[in-house]
Amino acid sequence: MLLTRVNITTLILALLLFSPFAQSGGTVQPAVEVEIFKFQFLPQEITVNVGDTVRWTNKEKRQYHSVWFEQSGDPEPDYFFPGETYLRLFDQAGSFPYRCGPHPEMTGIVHVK
Ligand SMILES: [Cu+2]
Repeated sequence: MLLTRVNITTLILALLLFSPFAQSGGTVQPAVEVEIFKFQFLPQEITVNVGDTVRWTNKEKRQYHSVWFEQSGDPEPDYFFPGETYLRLFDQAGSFPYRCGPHPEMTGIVHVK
């Protein structure tokens, strides 16, 4: 029983060590960048590969926003302010529309293939 547990722990450690996160020194390198400026997601539509991370950067002067995958059933995330970023990993294929929490007219979509 104990041996089994040790083996599983070793396996998890090995997976962590050889994951892309560990290889890049703990820093996620986003595959795609989306800017938020003048109440728009730019580009509004992007296509990434399974396993890619997308980074949204708030480029406004003083307006906060959020990136909310409401239709995926996600809870509304925290707002982020000018100069701040929001990262999200896409680990399954599909098309994922999102919106800004406080500004429902701000929409975007991420296609994952
Ligand atoms: Cu907004």
